[in-house]
Amino acid sequence: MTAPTGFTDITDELAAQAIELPSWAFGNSGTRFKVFGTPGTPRDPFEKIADAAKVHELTGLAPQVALHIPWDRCDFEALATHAGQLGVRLGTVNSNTFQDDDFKFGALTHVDERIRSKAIDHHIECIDVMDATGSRDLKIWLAEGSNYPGQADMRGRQDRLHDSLAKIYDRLGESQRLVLEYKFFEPSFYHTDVPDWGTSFAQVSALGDKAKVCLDTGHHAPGTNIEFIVMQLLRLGRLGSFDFNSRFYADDDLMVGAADPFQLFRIIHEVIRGGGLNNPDVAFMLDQCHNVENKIEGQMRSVLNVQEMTARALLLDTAALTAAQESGDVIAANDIFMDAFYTDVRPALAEWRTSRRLPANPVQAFRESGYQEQIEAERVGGTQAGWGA
Ligand code: AOS
Ligand code: ZN
Repeated sequence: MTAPTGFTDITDELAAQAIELPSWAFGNSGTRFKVFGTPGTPRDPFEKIADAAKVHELTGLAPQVALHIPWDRCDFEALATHAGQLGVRLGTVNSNTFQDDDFKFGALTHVDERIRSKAIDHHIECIDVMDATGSRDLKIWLAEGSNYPGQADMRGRQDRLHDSLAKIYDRLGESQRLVLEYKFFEPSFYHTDVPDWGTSFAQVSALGDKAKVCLDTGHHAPGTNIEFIVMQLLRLGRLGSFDFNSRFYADDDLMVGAADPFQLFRIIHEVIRGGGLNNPDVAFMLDQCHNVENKIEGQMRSVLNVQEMTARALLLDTAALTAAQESGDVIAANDIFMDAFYTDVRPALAEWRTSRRLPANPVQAFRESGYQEQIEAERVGGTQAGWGA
């Protein structure tokens, strides 16, 4: 087999790639219409970590697992030890202010000081967890906003958001960070308190250098040029992390690269252009749920999609592209860009994996490993993990 030209020059970058998996991807999930249970679904955080470790074992791509509080509440030191024994680490801690009745009209933005304090205390608890697990990042996504014009004082909410975030920020340790995720709608449908990268950027900039923006690829209106946002946040030094996933209509947490591999390629091209690839300041994470497909295979397919588009983007002839751009040769520039996107790197990646003692086809290796049958036989009884556990 002949690898694409330049493939051997990019293998060091490929070997360094690390993508963080979300613990909740291994639990049951669904839509507001139905959550389907699946045989073998983890009953606790320890079993979620075991499944995540299997993804890493077979792909070599996913050494870190993000936690969600309260869903993953447990003995965190024991969980960190368990993770280490299985060859992975605990990563980003995600807060949750979207499942408590007190937060119906907001949490960090709420008009009632008591409720705001409760929400701040939850984030302080998350930082305590980070201290116990050695995690660096606190990820905040807020389900806050309003449904009807006139329902809320948007300006007041923005001011209270700043005050609340500042209190959380003050509790961060020296090497810890806060990443603020934006989403243009849902669960509120008229206004969202952190709807876009500009608002997240304004809020984190007002906090300090340890606050960054988290870009969830599913949280933009159709047609948004997400790679432009990636470029701008990298340029401004505020891109802290990605939540990778795919969407067709609204935010739906499908496998990254499934809906639009070209978009993923374009995003990763800008990451490389901006110095964000394999840069510890820019965390690559998945934020996905697997409602109908096998969850472990869904996670494997996703990290492999990221790897594949990274390889294609790394193969781009940047010198030729720059020359074409600078000479105003529109067609040549676009050809060079598309050539990289259309390069089939799958056979070369399979061969390279084998050279690193990884399976050429990780999903097939998983199917042949017997792991799924084993967890289905062992994980009987108890309550399967999901949105509430
Ligand atoms: C919600 O839409 C966001 O994407 C969150 O990042 C995430 O799904 C949630 O915080 C899970 O913990
Ligand atoms: Zn997200």
